[in-house]
Amino acid sequence: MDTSQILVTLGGVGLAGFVVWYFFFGKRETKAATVNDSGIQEVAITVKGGYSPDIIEVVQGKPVRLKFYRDETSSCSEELVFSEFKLRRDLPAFETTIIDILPTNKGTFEFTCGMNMLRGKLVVR
Ligand SMILES: [Cu+2]
Repeated sequence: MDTSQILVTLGGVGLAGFVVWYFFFGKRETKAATVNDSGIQEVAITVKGGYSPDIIEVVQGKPVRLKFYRDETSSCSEELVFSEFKLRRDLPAFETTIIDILPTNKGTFEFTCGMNMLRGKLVVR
């Protein structure tokens, strides 16, 4: 291998490492839901190349309202899948989609885009 081949190889390895790092450790943001006047645990989530916040903490047994604002037209995020709650919903671009759920079980439940690429978690305590 000459120098340029080594550089390309290192670049490729570096890029792969970054992608792995990004998916597993990148910009995790945890947010606890706030309880509104009606006793509903609310969280606003921005959808733009991911979910922000992407870890949402709620308490068990009280209604939860997730307000997904999709701030992009990228087709990746147009669908939201929340298998624990048997939900599959379209998120129209530049609109807020309200998803009401009742967390009856404690645990960590993943929500994803329709292609299982973007990921977020609902942590029920
Ligand atoms: Cu996707």
